[in-house]
Amino acid sequence: MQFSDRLAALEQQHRLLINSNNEKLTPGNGIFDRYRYPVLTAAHTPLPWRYDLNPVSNPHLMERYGINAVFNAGAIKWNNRYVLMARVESVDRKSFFALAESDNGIDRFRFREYPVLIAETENPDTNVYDIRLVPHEDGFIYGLFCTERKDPAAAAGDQSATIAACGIVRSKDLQHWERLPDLKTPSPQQRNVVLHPEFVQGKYAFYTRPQDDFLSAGSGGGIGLGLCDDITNAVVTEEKIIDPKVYHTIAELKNGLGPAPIKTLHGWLHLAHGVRNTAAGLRYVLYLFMTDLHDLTRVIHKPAGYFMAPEGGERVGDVSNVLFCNGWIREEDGRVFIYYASSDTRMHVATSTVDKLVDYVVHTPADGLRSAVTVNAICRMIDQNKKR
Ligand code: M1P
Repeated sequence: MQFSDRLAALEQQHRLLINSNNEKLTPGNGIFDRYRYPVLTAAHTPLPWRYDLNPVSNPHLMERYGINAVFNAGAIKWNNRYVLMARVESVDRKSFFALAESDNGIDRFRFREYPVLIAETENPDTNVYDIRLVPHEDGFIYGLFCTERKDPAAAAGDQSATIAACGIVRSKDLQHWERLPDLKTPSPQQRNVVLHPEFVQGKYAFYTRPQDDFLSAGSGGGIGLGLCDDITNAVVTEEKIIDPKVYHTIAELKNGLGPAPIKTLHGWLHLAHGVRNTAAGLRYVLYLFMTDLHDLTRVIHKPAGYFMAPEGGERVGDVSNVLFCNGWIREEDGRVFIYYASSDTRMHVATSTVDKLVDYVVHTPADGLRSAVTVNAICRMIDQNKKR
């Protein structure tokens, strides 16, 4: 194919994709609605990111910088638009951030012309990913993300030992980002750190996920909470575990907070991921819980099991059997847009409302931790239904 024909075909394919409509899948489970198509994939990234479009230097119109996946996006409503700050992973395994926007939040997401520029610290990041966007009451929008670097203590020949930490940036316009020093905590490693949107006792509050090494949470498992005075030199000296991992639950291996919690009349609504092991590898599912409005360390409601788990095509990808969410948007009218990634490959949306999510969290039975308790709960519901 001629260069110009090939370019026209690529452009048409891309145009069709980014202009296509999404479709709500009904009737759903009454708690949330899924949509037929992902909202962002590698194919949504602009052609100029991937192709040298000059026929002289690239006569075959080859991809020069392939994009492997687009997933784990932070989310924010900004200037009336739904904005995702996606984790874009190129074929060299490096992740970076890029903003994509849509008018309705369910389809037609378009990436901005350039990826986001994040300054490095004096200890350059090898890889950055999974940003949580939080408009804080101090007036800044914060982005907390994972930064990983090779473990300086790695044994000779070990090319995979990594240290994960929490990087921090802030902005007032989503375009220009100021890099602050990485968060320091008592834990050797951190991932899934999230900033609480309000001051707590006049301090910044961080949800943490202390972990012993890069993959395993080890003794540090659970979602923690720690306070710090100064976010421009963020140091958390004490982490209190507020949602521990628990034997024979969906989060028996590890868990981690997703986006920043939503404030409701009943409490702070949290979305998190839980991980358990299976013969086929790790399984990541999403769950909800609620903490007290005045005591963030007190979990007041926690439904049994998962809220969302991978389904159909969501089950397959670079890291299969994974749902992960680090972005949701709450509308003034109570609608909630949940942006979740499947299998470390693509982004999806699910929609619900604050009322429905609160109803789910408050009225779904907690995990009884034994089969007999589950059976009794189901039998009670059958009995009630017979009286209708
Ligand atoms: O591969 C699944 C997820 O694994 C990590 O999450 P966690 O630290 O909870 O295990 C992260 O690397 C995340 O990006 C990834 O989606």
